[in-house]
Amino acid sequence: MKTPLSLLLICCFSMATMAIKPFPSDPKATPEAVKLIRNMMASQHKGLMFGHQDAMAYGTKWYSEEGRSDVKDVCGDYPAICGWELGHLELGTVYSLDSVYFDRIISGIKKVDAMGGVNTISWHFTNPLTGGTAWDVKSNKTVASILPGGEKHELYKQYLDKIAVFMLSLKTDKGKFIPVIFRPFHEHTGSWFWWGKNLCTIDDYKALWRFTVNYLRDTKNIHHLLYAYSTDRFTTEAEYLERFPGNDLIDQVSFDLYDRGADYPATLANCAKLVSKIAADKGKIGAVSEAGGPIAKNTEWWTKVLLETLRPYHLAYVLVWRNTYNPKRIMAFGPYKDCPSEQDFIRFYNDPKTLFMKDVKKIFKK
Ligand code: BMA
Repeated sequence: MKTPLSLLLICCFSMATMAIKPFPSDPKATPEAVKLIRNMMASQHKGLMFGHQDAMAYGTKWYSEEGRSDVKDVCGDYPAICGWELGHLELGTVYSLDSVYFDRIISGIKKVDAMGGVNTISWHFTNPLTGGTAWDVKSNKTVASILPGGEKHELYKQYLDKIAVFMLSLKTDKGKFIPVIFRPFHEHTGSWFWWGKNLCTIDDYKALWRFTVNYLRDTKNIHHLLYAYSTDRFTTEAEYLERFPGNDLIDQVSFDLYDRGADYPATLANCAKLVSKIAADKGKIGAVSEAGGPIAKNTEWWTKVLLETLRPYHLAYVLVWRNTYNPKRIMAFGPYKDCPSEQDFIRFYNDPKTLFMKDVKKIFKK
């Protein structure tokens, strides 16, 4: 019996769409992590989520006020994705290097998740070899020293044990693990962190990722994390992928890029174009994992620079960095009440391309 061509085509098409249904790199990912990657990959074709680092923890003029966010003060809605920082957790302290209590981070993550938003976690962690900060680049032996067989390997495992305890405490009221995007070893195409380009070999950087993910997944049995690979600025696809540790480890391809001059729109456009292509080719989430601009001076930065540059691309989110809590000296990458670019941020918010908490609540599948 002959099968009509159209039927064959429909079969092939549905098999193909089934085959590419996104699944996290972790074969044992929890249903919630699976749902998160699917929601984010679908939403990147509907709009661009707006994110803010430490959005719910503090703002320019307030610290730890329940339910408050500088972004919400301006536009009436929360960011769709909130960033949190775990630096100093590895030391066993009760608050982070940005002075946020880890208990508060846990309750904030729960709150964002319950509201329908997304959480992402960065980790500017102590140099295990020197005891200095994440920015201590005196030694080019740190990464090698924490790999299996290295003199600081056991210490690194102790750091990861603390990360594991934290991750395993992220549960909903119903006892389900809350999925989060974990983004360690970022901006490695620069050399300002001890895991940066000039401080370790390509193989050691990749081995660091592999050891870390395997340890958290297999030894610690953690399956609710999506892992993000995040470069700084780059020019070509080959450069972007030079230290990419593997499709079996990574769920998100992203980059960090701050506006530090006139080349910004062109550089941002090139990085966004390449990362959205790599994300599509690999079946991963694509994102601008950190951004920030001169929002006090360029009062149309939100719409004219950030939004118009990113509009053509299919990326899940852009997250702007933190609004430091310091009422006397404003240092903010996000908007805040009465800031010079407040009106422009409201236009950015009202544009159909941008997605905030209320939007993802509607478009994410439950
Ligand atoms: C950097 C700065 C630092 C901060 C670090 C980790 O970009 O904002 O002040 O400690 O991120 O959040």
